[in-house]
Amino acid sequence: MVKHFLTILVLVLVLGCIRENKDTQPRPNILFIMSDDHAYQAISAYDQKLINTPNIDKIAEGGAIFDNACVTNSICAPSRATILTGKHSHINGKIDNSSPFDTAQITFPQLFKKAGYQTAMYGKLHFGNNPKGVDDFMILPGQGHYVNPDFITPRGDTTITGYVTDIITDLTLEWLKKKRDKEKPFLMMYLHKAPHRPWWPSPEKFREFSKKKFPLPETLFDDYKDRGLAAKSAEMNLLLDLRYGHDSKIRPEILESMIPIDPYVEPYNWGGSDGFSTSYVRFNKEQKALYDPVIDSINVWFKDNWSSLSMQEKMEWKYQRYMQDYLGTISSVDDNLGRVLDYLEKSGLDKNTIVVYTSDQGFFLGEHGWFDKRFIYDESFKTPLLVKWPEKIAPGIRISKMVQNLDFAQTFLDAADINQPADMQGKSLMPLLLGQGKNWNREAVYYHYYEYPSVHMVKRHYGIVTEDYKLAHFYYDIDEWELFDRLADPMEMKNVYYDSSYNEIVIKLKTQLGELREMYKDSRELDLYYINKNLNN
Ligand code: SGN
Ligand code: CA
Repeated sequence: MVKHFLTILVLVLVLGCIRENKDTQPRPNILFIMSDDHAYQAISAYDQKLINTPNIDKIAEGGAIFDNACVTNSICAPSRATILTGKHSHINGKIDNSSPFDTAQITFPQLFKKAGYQTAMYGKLHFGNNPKGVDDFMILPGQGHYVNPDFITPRGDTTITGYVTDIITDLTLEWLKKKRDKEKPFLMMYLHKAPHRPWWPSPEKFREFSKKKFPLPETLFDDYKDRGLAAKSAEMNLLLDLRYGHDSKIRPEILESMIPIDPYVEPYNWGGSDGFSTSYVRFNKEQKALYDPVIDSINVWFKDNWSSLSMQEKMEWKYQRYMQDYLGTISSVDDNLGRVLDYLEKSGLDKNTIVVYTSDQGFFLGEHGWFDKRFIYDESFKTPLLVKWPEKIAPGIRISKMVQNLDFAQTFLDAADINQPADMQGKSLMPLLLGQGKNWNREAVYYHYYEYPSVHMVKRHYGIVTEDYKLAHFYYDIDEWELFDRLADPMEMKNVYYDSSYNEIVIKLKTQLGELREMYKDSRELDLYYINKNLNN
């Protein structure tokens, strides 16, 4: 009996030691930073021609940068649903911004919480539901506001005075400093509204950036000649679809005094007076005093010069105004991120914290004459992805494999040594990050966009993207295919689907696309199901 007892005691002690060994390696913290609509062209670690983002770049310098990260469905809420569930839109059901999300589904923060992590979410979720699996949250309702934003919290709704990017950062820092349970690892989701439309920079950045001029993209005056109907009929052209008030910050009284503003442009992007006022009405007296001088100088110039501009000059003016505001909001994101990175370093938390910077999708910055996203074309399909973990990831690595936001959930679960549910559809990126990616292969990724008919009128399409080609099928009210030769035509100006020299490639890609649809459990039946669901709503 005593002998037995001793044997069991020894066993318990040995097992205890083994377990302790594992536990002596503390699980990593995860700081997931996501901006809304942040194009990789507007991060200097990717591209230096538009803006300097020294703090975002620090993540790449201290860790890894992905050159071919992309999304599964380039639009806000669906991207967030894919990130949270690790599943494609047709499986998680959040196919567009307005479709409901079944909250019975497992999201990765729930798994972290269950595994003993302290979890929190601050900023823009844009999901239609409050987050599950977080110990604390403060989220913007819907799209949220740039100035004096409202927040939904577990303790009720509140409004905070100030600029949204600064406020979300203050909340995050306060949590890290005062609310963090030092006994537990944490998962913090720090989610910016910027640089989403209508692109209101802070007053300081507005002043600074409104004086800048930016290089024009090569394809700003694209006429979509060699592409199909979807590109031709999309409503996201800077000249035709940006609104004077809402986007370019022209005051309603100036617009009204100038009617008709432009017989060609005006019917489309007049947008009423409200677009400007819905934002401006939120500013308090002090804030108006800071914004007004800049708004006034833009308005005076517009009133004096607009009618004498050629169409080309109008396009260029709209592009510059767009870039000034869009990039101004990003500069605040970068400054604020600097504050968070500084705190992590000063507190020593940085060493075992995985810092991830990404966006919910890419964005057109005047390429093809466009703003917004949605298309399978590179600027909207690709997304920034930078990851730092000083104890594990070698500094300064560039990863060229094709990865997707579909992979995020499993990557984080893998890093934290938490089981990955078998029905998640991505693949952990940890081997790539740890330099053990020799056998990590992916020949092609699958994409499916649904939100049509809707704002910007980008037609429904699904497709396959390999390193060399991109094949997309536009459907619903058309039946058109597009093929791009990514190496010969990186700007995606020419659809070569009907060029007979690509016949064999088309056949091969269609087979691969069919296999991908089968593998991810998408189908013609599901396409029709979602079309009918949309028609019935
Ligand atoms: C709003 C914007 C659109 C944008 C969608 C979706 N218009 O409708 O330009 O495409 O959000 O954006 S605005 O008049 O409200 O500025 S998403 O990031 O939420 O998907
Ligand atoms: Ca977005």
